[in-house]
Amino acid sequence: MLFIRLVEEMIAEKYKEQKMRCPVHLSIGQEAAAVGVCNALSKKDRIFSTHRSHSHYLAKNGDLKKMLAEIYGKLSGCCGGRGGSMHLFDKSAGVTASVPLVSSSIALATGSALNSKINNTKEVTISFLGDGSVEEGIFHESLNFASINKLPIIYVCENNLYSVYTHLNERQPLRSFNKLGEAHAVKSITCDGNNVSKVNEITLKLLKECKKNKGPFLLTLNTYRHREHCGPNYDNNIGYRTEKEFKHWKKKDPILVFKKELIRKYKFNEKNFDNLSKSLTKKISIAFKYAEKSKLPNPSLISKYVYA
Ligand SMILES: Cc1ncc(C[n+]2csc(CCOP(=O)(O)OP(=O)(O)O)c2C)c(N)n1
Ligand SMILES: [Mg+2]
Repeated sequence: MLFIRLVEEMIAEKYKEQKMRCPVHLSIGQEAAAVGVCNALSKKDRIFSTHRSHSHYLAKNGDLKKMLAEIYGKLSGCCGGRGGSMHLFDKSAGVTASVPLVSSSIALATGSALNSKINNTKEVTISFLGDGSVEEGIFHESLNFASINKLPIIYVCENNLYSVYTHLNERQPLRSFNKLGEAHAVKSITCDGNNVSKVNEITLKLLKECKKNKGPFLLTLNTYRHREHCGPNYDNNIGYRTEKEFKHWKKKDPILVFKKELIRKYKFNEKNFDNLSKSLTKKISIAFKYAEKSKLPNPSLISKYVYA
């Protein structure tokens, strides 16, 4: 979680240099969801992500250098510099795709789970989605399909309360996420998404069930993004959320919560934390240098991968 936090804080810091020219949706504040889930997975399990994809990609051990080079639009990026922050993939790590069209990766993930079912492999697919995703038809069609075919998939809804600037209460005042899942006979669980240990524990249980042909599941993780919807800044001044709400969630910062747990249960202290931050920052700085120094794609490649 700290690794992801430091990577994204460095993206936020360097964004003003205007060398990264794609939009960035930071997961700062939501790291426990990505890490709690991905830490339970094996290399062969596949994940699918959204526009807010950095945390998922890194939690599943996607290559940091390729991710940063992609955000800088470089040829050495995971999509050759064509996709940017919202199109991350690292097939060897099981990061199959991230897609910025809200909800569209849910169907791709469902197809991936169907593949496991047909070929009787034991891999499980994770479909990360935001709370805004449940408002697209594709969410319901996918859950219905997964339910009737008993697919080995966990739909992980990161409920950060907002779709851009609109609070959940204005969008879904009448139904809980669990009820939405249960309407498709998908077993649905809600968990504190800022407690990485709890997220991990519950994911491990659901994975076991999926492997016993008892999937699919909808796992809703309650969490909060600290920064603006898109970009490196804070936007509490524009009025769609209150300072009080923000402070409430800052106290529940997943890294703080886990640090306290480590100090309470193990021989961990602030010094260990600082040392860890320092060594991770070193590694991250090297990856940034690599991305910045990498070559831009040659314009002659513009029509490669374009089919018409
Ligand atoms: C089909 C589609 N409609 C609208 C958008 C614009 N858009 C990008 S992110 C977003 C909000 C998504 O909210 P949520 O799913 O809760 O994810 P979060 O940003 O909170 O992580 C919207 C409406 C889009 N990318 N795709
Ligand atoms: Mg949201």
